[in-house]
Amino acid sequence: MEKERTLVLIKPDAVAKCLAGHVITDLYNLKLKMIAMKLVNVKKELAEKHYESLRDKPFFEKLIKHLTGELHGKENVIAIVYEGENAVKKIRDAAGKTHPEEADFTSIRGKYGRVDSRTDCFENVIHASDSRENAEKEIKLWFKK
Ligand code: IDP
Ligand code: MG
Repeated sequence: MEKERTLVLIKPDAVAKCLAGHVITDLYNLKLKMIAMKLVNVKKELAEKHYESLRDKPFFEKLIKHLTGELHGKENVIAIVYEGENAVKKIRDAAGKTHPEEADFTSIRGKYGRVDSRTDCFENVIHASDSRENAEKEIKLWFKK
C-alpha cells in the first residue's frame, strides 16, 4: 500500500497550555512516522488560506484569530507531517470530534480541549487533515520551500 501523509497542527491554545508533549505522545502511539516538524508564527494570510473553505462561516474571523495566536498571547503553531498506512484516518480518529465537548473523552480534543465561554473559541487542540487530497494541499501550504 502506498504511503499516506497527513498534516497535524498543534494549535496556539495547546501550545500556550504546554500540551504539545502530551499530544505528540498520544500520536506516537499510532505508530506513524514523523517526517517533518516546525514552529510557525502564523500570519493572517496563511491562516486564511488554510481555512479558505470556511470563509463564509460566521466563526471565520475568530477562527483566524485562533490560528494566528491572537486569542492565546501570540503563541505559535507546531506543524507536523506524519506518514504511514491510513495516516489521515488514524489521526482524525485520535483527534476526536470538532467540538471538544462532543469529542470522546479519550480523544485528544476530548481530553485537552474546551470551549472558551468568553470568546466561543473551540480550543480543540489540533488540526488534522480530513482526506489524502487535502493533506497533500495542506502540506504544500505549510511546508513551502
Ligand atoms: P475539523 O477541525 O474537525 O476538521 P472543521 O469543520 O474543518 O473541523 O472546522 C475547522 C475548525 O473551525 C475547527 O477545528 C474549529 O477550530 C473551528 N470551528 C468549526 N466549527 C465551529 C463552530 O461552530 N464554532 C466555532 N469554531 C468552529
Ligand atoms: Mg477540517
